[in-house]
Amino acid sequence: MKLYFAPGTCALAPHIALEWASANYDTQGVKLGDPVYLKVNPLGAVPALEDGNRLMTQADAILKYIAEKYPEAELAAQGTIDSNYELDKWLAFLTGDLHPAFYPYFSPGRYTVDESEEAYAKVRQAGSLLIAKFLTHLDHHMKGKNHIALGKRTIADPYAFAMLRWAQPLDQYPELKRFFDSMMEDTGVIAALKMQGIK
Ligand SMILES: N[C@@H](CCC(=O)N[C@@H](CS)C(=O)NCC(=O)O)C(=O)O
Repeated sequence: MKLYFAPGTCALAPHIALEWASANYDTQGVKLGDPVYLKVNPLGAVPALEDGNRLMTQADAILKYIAEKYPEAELAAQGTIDSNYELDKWLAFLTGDLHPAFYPYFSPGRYTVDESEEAYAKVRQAGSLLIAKFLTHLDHHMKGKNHIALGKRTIADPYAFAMLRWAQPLDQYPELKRFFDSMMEDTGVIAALKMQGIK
């Protein structure tokens, strides 16, 4: 398998999951915006995962693929309707709410045709409000919990971790800071961060 990533992006999530699954994989660093990468993902986004002839995109789907391919790592739900729903709900929150909330902050130019710094600052401000809304929600959810879903390690943990890295220092979110700090001590997380050349 080969994971296409750019350092510190949401591709960190499948990278950690591959480590947790003790998978045999290579990595390929990608420069975002490189036209050559459009052959891998026409949308230009990371992550992408190649497994033989299969070329996969979309972090959520890739995480689920890794969890299914390596059941012994126990990163998926437990197969009941309740546990499937619980994990899917948090994956949907991460991929559909929290992750996109960062887009205006990181790429304000995509959200306004006004190219002035003033306009960009306003877009960033709006993005920050959205980020705060979703981090507050997740912080409340994490009270008394060590994992995002199902009271155990799942593919939702590294996905949340990758985004919480963007929201440092998390001082306003004590439960998220606790979760983030515990993930920082995980050997799979440490290995993936090292391979991506980030802290
Ligand atoms: N829906 C996609 C979004 C992936 C995404 O936005 N990745 C970002 C990095 S965190 C990216 O590659 N951005 C570059 C771009 O959109 O051009 C997924 O879940 O995989």
